[in-house]
This record gives sequence, C-alpha cells and structure tokens, in this order.
Amino acid sequence: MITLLGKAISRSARCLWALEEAGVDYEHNPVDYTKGEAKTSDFMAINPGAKIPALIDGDVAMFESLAINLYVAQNYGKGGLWPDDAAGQAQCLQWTLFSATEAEPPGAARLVQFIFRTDETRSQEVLDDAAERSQAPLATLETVLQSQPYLAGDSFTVADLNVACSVEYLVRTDFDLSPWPQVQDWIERCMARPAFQAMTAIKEKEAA
Ligand SMILES: N[C@@H](CCC(=O)N[C@@H](CS)C(=O)NCC(=O)O)C(=O)O
Repeated sequence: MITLLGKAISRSARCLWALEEAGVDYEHNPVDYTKGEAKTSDFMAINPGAKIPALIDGDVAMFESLAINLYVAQNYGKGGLWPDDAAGQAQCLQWTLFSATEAEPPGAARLVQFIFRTDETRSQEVLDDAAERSQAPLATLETVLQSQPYLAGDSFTVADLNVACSVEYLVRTDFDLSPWPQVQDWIERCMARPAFQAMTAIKEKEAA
C-alpha cells in the first residue's frame, strides 16, 4: 500500500491529485511540518531536509513532490498519466523540469504572500516581481497550447498535472491569465477534473 506523508494544505496536494488521477489505493498520513512532525527521525530518514511531501511504496521511499508524481505516473498511470511512447514520456520529463525551474518559483513567491501574509503585510513589490517572472513561462505554455489541447499531446498526462500545480498558484493569487487565453482554458480544464476536485475535498476537510 502506498502512503503519502504530508498535510494536504502544502505541496502534498499535487501528489494527492496524482494519486487520485491514478486511481490507486493509498493511505494519507497528514504529517504537519508546522507542528514539528517532519522533524522526527522516522520522517527524516526519508527526507533529511524535513520537508513534505514524502511517499512510501514498499521498498521505495522518496521525497520531492514532482518526482513523486513522476513515480506515481510511471508505476500506476501507464497509458494515462504516463504515456506509452518515448516521445510522450520525454515531454513529461521536460514539462516537470519546466515546472520546477520556470513556473513554480514565481508562482510560489506570489502564493507565499497570499497564504502567510495579511492584506496589510503583503508585499506588492514581491507580487509584481513574481508576476513579471511569470510572463515568460506563460508565453511558452500559450504557444504550445495553441496547437494541442494538453502539454504532451492529445490527452492529459503527468506533464499537465506537474505544470498545472504551479500555474494554479497564480490562479489562487488573483493573477489575470486573460492575456494567455489557451493557458486559461487549459488550467480551467485541469482544475475541473474529478481527481483535482477530490484533492480539493481532502484539503477542505483538513482545513475544517
Ligand atoms: N521542492 C520540494 C519543496 C518541499 C517543501 O518546501 N515543502 C514545504 C511544505 S509545502 C515544507 O515541508 N516546509 C517545511 C519547512 O520549511 O520547514 C517539493 O516540491 O517537494
């Protein structure tokens, strides 16, 4: 049985989304780093950096949310999340690294301002700088999505999931995506998926 460790209101959400997409049985252990629960010796044996999420699957123990999603896709999402052909698989790797290095940093910078700051302490300078840094990755996505519905081709794969979880940060920070209409349409389709909704329900239950 797979176990995902990490409270849902964190980057663990993207792994919950992937597990829900794969339709695989899993347990969720909502390790809460804000309560020091990621600093136990058991958790740090998986991630010495004491950051969530982490995943255990039999002999496999790993961290890094986007890598976890590639693992889930490769092992439990063949033909769906993980394309059968080498070209599609290459796209999934490419877009995952694009998410980690191009899309997530400015998205996360904005999200931090919304989650951890109040209206009074939120830095407009940081928000504006992150918005500026989001322009190039959004332009890249817009160009690709003008000629195909999903990032690896005709169907939703882990390429979409791993990029959408970064673009969704912009959605959650009142970012105007209208200059990139294909991206706006694509992120709405991604967020309308039943597995995304299931992940959202887990987050809402945790927050209640
Ligand atoms: N690149 C890592 C980032 C993990 C990360 O920063 N997780 C945060 C929660 S979203 C965390 O556990 N922070 C703990 C801390 O900063 O002490 C990933 O994508 O998994």
